[in-house]
Amino acid sequence: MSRSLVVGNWKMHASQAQVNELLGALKAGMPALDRIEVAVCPPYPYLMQAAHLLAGSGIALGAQNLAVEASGAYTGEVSGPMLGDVGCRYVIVGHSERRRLYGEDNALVAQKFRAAVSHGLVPILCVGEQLAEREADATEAVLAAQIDAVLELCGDEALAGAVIAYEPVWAIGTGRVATPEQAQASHRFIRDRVSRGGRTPTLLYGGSVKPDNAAGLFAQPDVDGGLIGGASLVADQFLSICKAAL
Ligand code: G2H
Repeated sequence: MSRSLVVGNWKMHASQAQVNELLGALKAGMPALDRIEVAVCPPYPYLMQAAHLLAGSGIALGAQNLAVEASGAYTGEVSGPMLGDVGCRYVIVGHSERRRLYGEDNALVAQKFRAAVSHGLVPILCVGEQLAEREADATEAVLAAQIDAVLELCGDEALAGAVIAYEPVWAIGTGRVATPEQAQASHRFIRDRVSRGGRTPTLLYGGSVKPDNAAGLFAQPDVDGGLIGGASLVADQFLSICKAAL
């Protein structure tokens, strides 16, 4: 890949006032976007506000989830065409919080991945193992199952051109970050499993990335950027992380 990618996952945080403040600060402080690509993923109600604020800034917009279906009687759901219509380029699929709290299994995540691609969005597929799985030496088996479900439904090419975020569940929001070596080992495994015909996915690390650990993670050869949660809500921290990806 040519440019590093840093994505802010705001999760269920922010208000209209905070969106104005945060995006204003990001636009003012963002380094030139010729060597990195930056995106933010606000909650659904703020996507249009963010799209207006980000117009012309070069900072891309993403969503945190999407429905499998394109439209219809699905109360409470938001579809891929709707996300594209309000200016989203990216959509996160299969975040561990959705897998754990909302019962999204590998098969459903694969369907969401396919829906995103078919509606012109770039899916950011989240994969990662639980602590018990790491301790049982099952990390690679878990990653393989999560990836293979998408490969089987969507084909090799879809994943080779996508974004995959490796987020070890034990590092999410815990302050316990994977070491650069642990991240690199999992990223290498993912890249080897997915790369086909010379195409290779963009691989992000996610899980307690902060200004003081970002550079070490991004220096790894198979880490192409980060998916940032808590630190993406603090302008100075997110900007520092973006600069660490240059
Ligand atoms: C992992 C990450 C963003 P945090 O969920 O997806 O969040 O950086 O807060 O661990």
